[in-house]
Amino acid sequence: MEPSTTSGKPIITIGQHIQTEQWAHPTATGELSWLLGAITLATKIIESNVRNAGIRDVLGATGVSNVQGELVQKLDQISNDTIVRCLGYYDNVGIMVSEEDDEPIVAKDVGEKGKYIVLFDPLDGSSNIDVNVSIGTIFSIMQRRSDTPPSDAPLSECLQPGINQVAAGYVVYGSSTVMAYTTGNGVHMFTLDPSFGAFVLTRENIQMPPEGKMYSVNEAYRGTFPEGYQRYLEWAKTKDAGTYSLRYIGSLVADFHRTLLRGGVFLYPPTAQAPGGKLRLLYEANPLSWIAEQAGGAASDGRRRILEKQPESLHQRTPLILGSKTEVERVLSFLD
Ligand code: AHM
Ligand code: MG
Repeated sequence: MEPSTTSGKPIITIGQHIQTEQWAHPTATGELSWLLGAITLATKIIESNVRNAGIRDVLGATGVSNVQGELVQKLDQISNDTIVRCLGYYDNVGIMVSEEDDEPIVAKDVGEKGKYIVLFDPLDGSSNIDVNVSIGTIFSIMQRRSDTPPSDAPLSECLQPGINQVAAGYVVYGSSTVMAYTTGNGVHMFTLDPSFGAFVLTRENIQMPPEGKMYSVNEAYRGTFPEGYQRYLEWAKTKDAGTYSLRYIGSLVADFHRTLLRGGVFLYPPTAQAPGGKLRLLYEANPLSWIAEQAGGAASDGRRRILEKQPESLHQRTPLILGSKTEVERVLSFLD
């Protein structure tokens, strides 16, 4: 079978793209490229498990709950182990923070080489795993502030605001498998060609449409949102607003992917059940917010820019308004 690449255009893999980005920075050591390579490998293994989940009997729950009190699915666990095993090989990974692990995983015997902190949601959209709906992986990379061995690192090293990220990205396991990443030099997107197992560049320097007539929210909770959000949702259905559509997959990574490409706004406001919001700041909101900003979009918690929030705990949650700049600003204009 012929590989499904776009005829005429140069064919560039994600590895080559990252390498080229690195050459543009003469002071870069190449360590970050290696690290992104390890994440790419992990996501290919996860994608294979996701694609074959029914056959390999890895659907369903493990029977244990994670630190968030949520039931861990078998694929959550497999994805987490895969990322940890792929990153564990690299001396420069000092600390890993996962949605699935209560405490950070601290690398032993790497000394001062372990200068990176990798934070991730191994498999986002758990409620969609068993029903063949798009799910994904989200990651964020920061640098440690001190050069002590990671085992002596204070927890505060993991609690850095999103503006300190040095790389961030996500993968959607959807009708095709797509990875997007940024190192602060635009957002670039790659599609996995399963016939030869490589992520191939499909879009470079993505710009999010500044406006978009789509809002994405779990409107079932609307009655418990703060009033400003309710006013916005009422307005979005009026003639004045034009014709908005509601799209909500229930996998942040997939809802964000659509918003990035088509424009619009994703909302997860405070609710009665989750007064501080549901989504996690360090490994969900921060990486996607940076990608949104790099693509010309915006991200706020309703009061301030997500990337400037000082985290207080590893698994901290946040309200999230994320998407096209004008649409995010419009939502904010309804909040008190
Ligand atoms: P997860 O990381 O355990 O999958 O939870 C996060 C998910 C997001 O992907 C999604 O946006 C949200 O939870 C959906 O929540 P709800 O079912 O309350 O709408
Ligand atoms: Mg998640």
